[in-house]
Amino acid sequence: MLTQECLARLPTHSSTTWARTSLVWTPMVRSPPWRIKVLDLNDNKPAFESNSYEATVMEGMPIGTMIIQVQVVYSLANSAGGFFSIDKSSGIVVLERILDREQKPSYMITVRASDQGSPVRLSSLVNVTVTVLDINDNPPVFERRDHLATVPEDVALGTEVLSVYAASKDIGTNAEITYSIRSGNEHGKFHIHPVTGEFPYAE
Ligand SMILES: [Ca+2]
Ligand SMILES: [Ca+2]
Ligand SMILES: [Ca+2]
Repeated sequence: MLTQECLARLPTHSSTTWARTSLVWTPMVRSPPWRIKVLDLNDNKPAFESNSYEATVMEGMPIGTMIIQVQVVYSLANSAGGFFSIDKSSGIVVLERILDREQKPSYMITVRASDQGSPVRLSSLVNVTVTVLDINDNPPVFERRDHLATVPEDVALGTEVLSVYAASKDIGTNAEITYSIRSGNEHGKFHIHPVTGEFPYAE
């Protein structure tokens, strides 16, 4: 093996010269200028970076005129049970079923990009996590449908009569609950805490 430094010091007019290796002196015969043709091997997997294509077409061409052939073909190696599909040319993933965040808040799908190499076709896989965002589609539900409370007639003001609790399956602000008394409190004897649902005697 010759270092770059050794090669740089070799005289260019001689067909045979000496080059110093690390330990011994050995003759080196200059080789004729070989031409090496590098054949393409399909050893590059299709990349998932956003590629752009350019195509031209004459105006007035008939419907069905081929515009461009995209070399990478997309498919779903994992469609999350058929919830998603992919356009094999554009790579656009589309929804195949209605999603319900309360049943499943996220999906993992796997996209495969395959080239059209010959004789070997190569492919790459990439995982895509689809997060389902919440909509407010669940009203609050009380943990109990009916409540019964008894209080002595001389109960002190502020004594908690009962406490109610309701929850929504949604998340975030879609699950924030406020409580109010809709009816039966015409004389204002009761008060409910709008956030905690505590029900103290008010009068
Ligand atoms: Ca839902
Ligand atoms: Ca809700
Ligand atoms: Ca929801």
